[in-house]
Amino acid sequence: QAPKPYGPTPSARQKEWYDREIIAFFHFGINTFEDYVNEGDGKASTAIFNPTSLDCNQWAQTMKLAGISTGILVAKHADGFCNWPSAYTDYSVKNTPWRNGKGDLVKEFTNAFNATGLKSALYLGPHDRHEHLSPLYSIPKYQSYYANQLKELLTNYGPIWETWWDGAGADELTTPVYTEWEKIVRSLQPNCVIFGTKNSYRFADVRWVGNESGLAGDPCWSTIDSISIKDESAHIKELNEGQVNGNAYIPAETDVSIRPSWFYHPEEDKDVKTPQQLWDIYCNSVGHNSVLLLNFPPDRRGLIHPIDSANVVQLRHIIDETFANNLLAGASIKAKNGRGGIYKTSNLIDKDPNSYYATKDESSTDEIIFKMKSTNTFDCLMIQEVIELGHRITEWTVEYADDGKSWKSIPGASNKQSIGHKWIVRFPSITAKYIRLRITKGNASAALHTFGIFKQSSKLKKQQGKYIT
Ligand code: OTN
Repeated sequence: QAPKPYGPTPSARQKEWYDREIIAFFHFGINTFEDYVNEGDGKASTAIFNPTSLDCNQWAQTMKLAGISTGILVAKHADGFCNWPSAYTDYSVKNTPWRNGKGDLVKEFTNAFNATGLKSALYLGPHDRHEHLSPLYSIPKYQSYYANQLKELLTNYGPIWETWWDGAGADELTTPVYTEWEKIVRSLQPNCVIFGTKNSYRFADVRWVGNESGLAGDPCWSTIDSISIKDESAHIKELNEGQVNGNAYIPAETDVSIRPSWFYHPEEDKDVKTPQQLWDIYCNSVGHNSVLLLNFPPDRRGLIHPIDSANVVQLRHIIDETFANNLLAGASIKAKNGRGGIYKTSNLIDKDPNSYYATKDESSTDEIIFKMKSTNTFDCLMIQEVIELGHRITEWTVEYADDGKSWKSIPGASNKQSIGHKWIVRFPSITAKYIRLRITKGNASAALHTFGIFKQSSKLKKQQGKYIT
């Protein structure tokens, strides 16, 4: 008999979102054509917007090579400039020299992503400095202005997989306003994931992680009291770590830019995050039960800069090479509290996303020993829970031994708390024949998809035995 779910569990939308692992963000707009502007005041002339060789196929092909399935385009940032020819404002691509005013970046983006087999998503910033309605965001005029634009974007461009309600500058937007906008999202795009913040907290499928540095917490629970999202500034720690018995399932999305800024600035070409830095970010976001939203700012030509492309493709090679070879494959496995039947221990290492290991209903703890065929050297572990069944394990430790008796702790892998979709721990190299996973506390019987130990990719640079970034 299958284990019963425990506590809040993910919706189908949230499950699809988790499986993306990495999402690309594209900040491109009128700011791109100003010198060092990341939040325009809404006064820049539309005449400056003129990418010389914009090609969304180049963006899509880069993401395909990087194994990133979904892209979120900023359709309108806080400056209010619209990257599509909205019928509701003149402040858009239609009044620019680009494509003689006939261009539609949202169309080019969604066409290119769909044609490449990738998912499209859109950011329509609630904060709009061009419309100059602040501090009157809640008046019907702005409410319907935004609603009309949301309808344009969610009607005319095919399936849209995520929408982003940035909290920056949005404090005056009230929950009743978002209530109307949410109805539009749900009726036009039922599968669209909502990134919700502050007063859109009730509608959030996913939450902000509390920083823009690529760091999800340790622990990082998918559950949180939704009020922590509303009162953001007082609850940065809760956003970062979640809350173990939180009343709602609203996992953290980790947004960070591959460059210091969100928009492109040529002076930052020397500061693009390296493959090693991106690997750290991956391990601290995807490997901390979060999804990574990695920003690429296309340049004034309208292309992703070659350094950014090269580094993210390298990241993909590092991820794939690291996790290709679970050193526990072929190990003999003994568990104390196995449930039996189809929930066998070999499911932990079989790479099948549908099979899993589970303990008996009455056992929220366990001890699982892996005896490898030979001694192996490893410096990374990865573990995955069955998220559809809720957060079950709340404390776990991994140890190693040469003889199966004298257990030593793996640095950084003792008294861990959350697992969820994926948890990764890295440590200095260890050589051993036996591994022991101890589940020491839980809310319910354990249910695990995967457990593995790995050697990090040889593409990572080492200095004095340590990986450098
Ligand atoms: O100045 N800011 O607005 C700011 C600086 C650093 C980090 C975050 C912010 S705003 C923050 O942005 C998040 C996305 O990264 C979410 O939208 C939050 O709701 C918002 O407050």
